[in-house]
Amino acid sequence: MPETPVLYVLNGPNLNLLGVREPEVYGHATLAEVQALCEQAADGVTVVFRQTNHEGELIDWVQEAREKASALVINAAGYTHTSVALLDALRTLTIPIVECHLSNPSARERYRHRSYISPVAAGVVSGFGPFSYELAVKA
Ligand code: CA2
Repeated sequence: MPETPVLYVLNGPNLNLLGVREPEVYGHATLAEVQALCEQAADGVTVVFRQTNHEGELIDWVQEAREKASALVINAAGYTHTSVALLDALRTLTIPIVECHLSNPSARERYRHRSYISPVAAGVVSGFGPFSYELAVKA
């Protein structure tokens, strides 16, 4: 029997604070609620949903996804704009990568305009709050 596909949804630093701080920027939904939305949208596909505040751990999970996932959705949060190491890890994947953001970084501060992830992403979904995740999972 063919194995069920697995979708990794990885979240970077401070996203554990969703719904708790800065609701005017990131909305009222908690990360647990975003996870539930992803699981619904995945429609039978197994979702591995994780968050970390540590760059190395995020990279370990990207490497794990290389072995175990059929696709990857990633909101690398602040590391989106800073991490060559994360880009290097993502470059080793052959599965589709979807970059996802709650806000639209291009409409925010200049330092958020550069993404190290976009060049290796199949697509980017940003600006739609938790719905960005739903669209990314569907994609
Ligand atoms: O819009 C997004 O999803 C971001 O990836 C969020 C990052 C930001 O650095 C990116 O430019 C865009 C920040 C995540 C911080 O999350 C918080 C959530 C609640 C309260 C404070 C921070």
